[in-house]
Amino acid sequence: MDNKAIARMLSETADLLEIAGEDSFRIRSYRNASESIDSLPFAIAGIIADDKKLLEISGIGKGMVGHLREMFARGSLEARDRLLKQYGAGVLELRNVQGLGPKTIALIWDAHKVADLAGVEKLAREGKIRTLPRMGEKAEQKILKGIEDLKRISGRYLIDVADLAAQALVKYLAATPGVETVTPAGSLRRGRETIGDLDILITGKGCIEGSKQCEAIIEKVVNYPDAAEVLAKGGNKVSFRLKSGMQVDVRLLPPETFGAAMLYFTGSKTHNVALRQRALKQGLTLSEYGLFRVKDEKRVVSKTEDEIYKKLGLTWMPPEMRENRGELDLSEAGSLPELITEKDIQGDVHMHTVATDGKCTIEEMAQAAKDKGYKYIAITDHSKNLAMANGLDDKRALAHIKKIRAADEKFEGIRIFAGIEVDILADGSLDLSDSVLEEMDVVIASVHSHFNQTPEKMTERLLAAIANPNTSILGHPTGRLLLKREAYSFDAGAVFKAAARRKVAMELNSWPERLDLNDVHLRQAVDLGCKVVINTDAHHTSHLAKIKYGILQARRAWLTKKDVLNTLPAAQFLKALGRG
Ligand code: DGT
Ligand code: CA
Ligand code: CA
Ligand code: ZN
Repeated sequence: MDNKAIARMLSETADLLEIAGEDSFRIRSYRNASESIDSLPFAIAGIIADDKKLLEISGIGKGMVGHLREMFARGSLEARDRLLKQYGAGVLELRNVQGLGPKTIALIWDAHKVADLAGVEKLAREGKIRTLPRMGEKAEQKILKGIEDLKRISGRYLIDVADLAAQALVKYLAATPGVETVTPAGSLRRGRETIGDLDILITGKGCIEGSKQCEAIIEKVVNYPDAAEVLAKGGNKVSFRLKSGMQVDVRLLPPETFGAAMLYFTGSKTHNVALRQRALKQGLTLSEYGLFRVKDEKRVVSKTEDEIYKKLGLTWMPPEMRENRGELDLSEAGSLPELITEKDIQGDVHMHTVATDGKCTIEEMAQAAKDKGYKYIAITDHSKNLAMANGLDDKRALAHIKKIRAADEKFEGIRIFAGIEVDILADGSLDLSDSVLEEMDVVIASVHSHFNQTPEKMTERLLAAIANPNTSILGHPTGRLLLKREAYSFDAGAVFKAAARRKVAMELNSWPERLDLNDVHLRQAVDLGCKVVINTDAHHTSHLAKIKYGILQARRAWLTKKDVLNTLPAAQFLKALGRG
């Protein structure tokens, strides 16, 4: 933990204590410690074992030394954990609303037992905050405005939401006179797991600034039926907000400089900076208009990304790699990996049916997968611990296997494996009998409960699940829900190493809210010898298409076909899982 992280956690704890109405002396001690650590000129990690040095820091007493060590040992504090459990994690976000201090949060909590952004917004809209003591209509309006502002600045969107919004706009603009191509750039093109705003680039003969056609194209953008408000408008660009709140930046570019603009607006910023530095060393400057010679400002190339990379002595890099994580060196050496593509995937082995919380039958899922060109699927419904999903017990699981085998008999051209997504219970044991799991072709073991265990306990729990000889895949291994729930903490390195040894594959769950493992963990897992399986976790036939979001994350982690087991034909896939 760095100083910033510690300061943040201490100040969170102070706020939580204040919401809970604890004594002001105690609250003050957390705040003081937070402020002085935040402005410390050296890393506290370096002196964490040294009582004397710690006590020399102003605002740090004996009790706080204990708290600091607790944070280093387990990444959190007892008081913080307890209060977060009471109010829910959403309370931390709620603190960031302007006009909503700890006292008001406490007031709302006492009256309504609500302490999250969506809940408070609902109460305010229903006029249930103005009636609280010391509040009123004005205070309620102020809270609503604060919530709206916060959503605007912190507003990021799941990748499928952004992708679908971009596709709709691209379709609307495609047939416009003077337009040749409409392409999303920015974080969406790079396949980042969440998207801040859409960057849409338009090129074609009509995109010459000042021309009638250019004006007409901009007018068409402004009249997009799903647009809520125009934020800025210029000769060759326009920014607007969609009804969903998402911002869209549209730029019109002449074909001669389209490549330079694509490169610039795809980013990432750090990749662009690295490219510019490289250009300068060659006496060149790179901008969104092209690559120019420094000495006479003459344009060298600008039409395609490919040309620009070549002139810089590099080969074209897939947008998913453009994060300045070493891709320039690989490109220069001509050793860019051949990234996995959706076409490489031969089967999807995580999906649910009407037997539990899915919406379609085994046969419907199989037909959809076959239509998609897959050679195999696995039906992996939930186990009984997930009661709200009507999870299967041993008896129902065995009956389900029979149904899956019968469906497999009926289908030509696609194999239907019998599988299960079995819960990893709090102690690391699996939710169904070994004798039942042995009958399955694919056993995905997943955590769906008790997320708040200590990192040590969670690590042990995952290691125990991996050690079960029936486990073939660790499902959505970190349990995060993007924009909603943090990953649980555990020793990822230890888990990946054990999984590699026991030939348990790591899942990359393509569900846009999960995308778990993420790019960084995927790379780490593969480097430690793990294999990956890319699944959709489909609950409906339409969800099979979400595999594209998993593929993007895999590409961001530089994965190739050989890293991913479900690129193998059916028989080899089973063999790689230690089955068949
Ligand atoms: P987002 O929207 O937060 O998900 O992330 P991006 O990457 O789409 O960022 P955005 O929309 O602010 O800008 C789009 C691209 O434009 C970005 O990836 C790189 C480029 N860009 C924007 N501002 C700058 C800048 O100040 N310097 C450089 N080199 N590039 C920039
Ligand atoms: Ca963007
Ligand atoms: Ca932007
Ligand atoms: Zn699951």
